[in-house]
Amino acid sequence: MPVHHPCDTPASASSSPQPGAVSPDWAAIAHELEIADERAFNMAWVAVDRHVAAGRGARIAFRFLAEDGSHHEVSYRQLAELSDRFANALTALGVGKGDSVFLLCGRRCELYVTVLGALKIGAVVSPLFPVFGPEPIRNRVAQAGGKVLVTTASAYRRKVAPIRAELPTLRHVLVIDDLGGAPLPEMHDWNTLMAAASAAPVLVPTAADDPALLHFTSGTTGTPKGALHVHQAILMHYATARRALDLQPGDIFWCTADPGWVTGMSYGILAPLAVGVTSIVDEAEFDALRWVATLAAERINVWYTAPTAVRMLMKARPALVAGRSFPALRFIASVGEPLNAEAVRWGMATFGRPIHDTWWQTETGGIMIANAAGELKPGAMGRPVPGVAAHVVRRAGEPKGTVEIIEAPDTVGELALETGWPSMFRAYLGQPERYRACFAGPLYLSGDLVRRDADGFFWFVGRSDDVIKSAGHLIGPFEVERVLMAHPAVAEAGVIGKPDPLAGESIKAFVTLKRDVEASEALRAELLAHARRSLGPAVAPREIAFAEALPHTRSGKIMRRLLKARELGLPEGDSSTLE
Ligand code: 6R9
Repeated sequence: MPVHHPCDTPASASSSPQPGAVSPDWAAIAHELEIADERAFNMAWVAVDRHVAAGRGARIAFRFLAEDGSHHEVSYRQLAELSDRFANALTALGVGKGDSVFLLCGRRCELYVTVLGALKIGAVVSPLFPVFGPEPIRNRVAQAGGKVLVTTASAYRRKVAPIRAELPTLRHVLVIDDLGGAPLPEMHDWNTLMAAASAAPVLVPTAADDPALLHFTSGTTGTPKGALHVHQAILMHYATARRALDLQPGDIFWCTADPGWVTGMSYGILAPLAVGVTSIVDEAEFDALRWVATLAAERINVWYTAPTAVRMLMKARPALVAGRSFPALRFIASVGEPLNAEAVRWGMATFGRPIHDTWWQTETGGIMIANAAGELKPGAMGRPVPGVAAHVVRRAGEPKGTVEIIEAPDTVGELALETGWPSMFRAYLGQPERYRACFAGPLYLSGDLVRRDADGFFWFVGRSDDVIKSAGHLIGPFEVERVLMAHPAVAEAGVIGKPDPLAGESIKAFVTLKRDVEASEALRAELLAHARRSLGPAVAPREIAFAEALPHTRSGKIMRRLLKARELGLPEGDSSTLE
């Protein structure tokens, strides 16, 4: 049985003989994308300018649906020109290659121009969820030494101004809407900068392996991890959009994910542009009727969404289906959480198409496992996409860090992927040890437990750690515990994910109080509000329970699994049932 040790070099490193090299397996895709020289490889150029150069500039890249029912469109040519202008505006501010540009705003045209313009000068783009509170923002910008933040006036005032003094590297704040009142120091008006900037096309300063994107993700312990991706990731975005999402040039595509999530960046911006489709962007928040009306009215061909949204639509079903048909809808796919067989069949009954589950992670940068068109198994995540090899492994005790590949079907183990695909993350920013710990020889260890059936389909079993998935958000329990423990009444906190019919999991915190502090409903409400203020609604706990004491391991770690077992009334010794 093959055994790999973490000291073996990951295949991605050994298969990159020179900086910027694209592995030979992917050269055909690079050729399809008209990339002639991998030393001049920029994902924004591949995504946008390439189409203009080939005479496709008039095609609509994005159609923005505003909350009030109005809409506006931007063509590939306009997007190329606007992103050149923004790239020049950044250069004029002294922002350059390797600098990090953060985004904190809704799905508006300026966001898309910012992403592409920043990529064009080789800056590293890091999107934040608009629902984040000040603490997750502070943590991420500080870790990356963020130099630029593009945001709205209200998000700045509510979430950034209170922590601004703690972010010394943040040189420029660019506000995309009306500044309102007196401008604050070091704030720029996005539109004024754009108007003053040169429109000259930007030369490609990046190579295939230069950093492009920084997506923060959560682990069980410690601070969030900044997963760094490189320009050639777009080869994977493109290939998987074609093969796993069945996206074809000229399609109308709707990826419902916010760009603050890796799905909204990889498949809401880069993949559809690389293929050359028109993407629908809904600026409004989720609304079941609006979504179904949008699918019909915008004649969506391919729809990529998430199980929480599917569950919310399923709940609203009778009102939804009445009098609507979806003749244009060709392919529906989902990602982010388990999609059960019932949801797959509901897609068939409601839209005349099944929902194809896909699996991937922030770290993989693109789809790894999918139910492709015409070969779907309801309830399964699918099979590895072309160019990806996946295994089920068991972490062996000795020597430490080795793994054993499990060949027998239907055996539960950890999902591991052979490294070397172009969108694989290249670092956890500033945390090399944590990065190294993800690999055993040429295998990347995903942290998810799965089984593979005799037909080669992978089935999700659970996480191998305590990380929580709530309404698609990956949440590290420690991030929540730390904020609760910062409250003067709290001695200790333990946070778990609890099954929830809509969100998949909801966040529950157990807290012990400091001596002389009395538990009360008022204190519970205060702690909930404190967490919400600091973390934002998506990350804050929904429930807080007071406890006399929390269970600890002998080394002093809180035993979240035991808290969860007790909460769910499961046998306390059996952790496999906790996933
Ligand atoms: C793209 C994305 C990754 C984690 C992953 C797993 C869970 C994703 C899933 C799924 C069951 C699926 N996950 N897809 N679980 N079935 N089809 O989700 O990235 O936010 O980093 O989350 O999400 O646990 O490890 P990210």
